[in-house]
Amino acid sequence: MKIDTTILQSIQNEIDKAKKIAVLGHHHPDGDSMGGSGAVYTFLKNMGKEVGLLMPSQFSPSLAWMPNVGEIIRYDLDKNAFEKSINEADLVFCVDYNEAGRTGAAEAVLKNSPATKIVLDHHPNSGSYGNYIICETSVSSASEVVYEVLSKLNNAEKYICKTVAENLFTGIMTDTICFSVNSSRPRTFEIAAKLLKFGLDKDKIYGNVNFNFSEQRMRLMGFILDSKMNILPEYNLAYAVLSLKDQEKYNYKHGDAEGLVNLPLSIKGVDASVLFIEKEDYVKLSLRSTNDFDVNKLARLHFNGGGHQRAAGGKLDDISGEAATALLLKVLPDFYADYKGQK
Ligand SMILES: [Mn+2]
Repeated sequence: MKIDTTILQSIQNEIDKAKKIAVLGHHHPDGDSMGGSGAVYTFLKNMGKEVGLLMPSQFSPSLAWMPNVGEIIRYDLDKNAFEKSINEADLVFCVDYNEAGRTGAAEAVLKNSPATKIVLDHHPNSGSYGNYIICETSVSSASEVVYEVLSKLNNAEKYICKTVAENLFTGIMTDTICFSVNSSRPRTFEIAAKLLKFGLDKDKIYGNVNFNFSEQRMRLMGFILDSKMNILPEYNLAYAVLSLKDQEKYNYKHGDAEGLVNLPLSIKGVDASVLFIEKEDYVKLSLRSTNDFDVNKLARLHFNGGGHQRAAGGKLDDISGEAATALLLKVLPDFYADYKGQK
């Protein structure tokens, strides 16, 4: 990926002159936002900067082992410390998003901060948020973007350490679902190879991310696949609703639904999968696809969301899971005809 040298120089200057810096991930950060942010944070600390590592809200328990988790200041847990860090910062790094709204409840704090904002991201429909925006949709992850930027800064070889590498490797590994998607460019593997040279334990990271769930979550998964999954062969799509009742029965915790939406894609003929998760006053959607089924478009057009072509999210307020699925069934025929080029 090409990075404009003028922007790179500006980022170097901003870092050099900044006294305090904050690094902020997105709402319910995933491995990529946590890893990319943790890498920027550690790199800047290695430079001797005063840095805060901030997250708006809870992350999946499968990420609780990550290297800088103990240093995170969470908006939902400690608003004062979070606001202090953002308000005092001269510079804020936004990792894995390009719209301030992606920081959820922390949006206003971010927007009100007078700091210079540097956005490092890989999501489409890049907004104009941020003073310096490096957003490249062709790469695997924000962590890959972070690597490309950090490795070109002055004395990078001194500041990229094993912890930076672990963070970035986790981000790339999780966003590519262990190098199964968004990872066809040789460069992604070249970066992974460079990171491995720092002596990180790849198998341990894989195990930490994938073998760290509860028994209840596995039983919930079995229940969803057996009793709740619907397949619509005529639309090459599968969907399921995780109702509040189901969540109560299986003692649902944040992060338990992670990866669930991907499972139906392993069925022959299923190109897209939608998981509806009922919340108290809204329904959250996760959408995944293979081939050219554009779930980013589906989420943007009909479900107040977006993301990537093959991985997106959405949200419907004040609605039941049942009503949300009815909406999907209503918009599918036209959307599918468009996908198949029949329109
Ligand atoms: Mn990402």
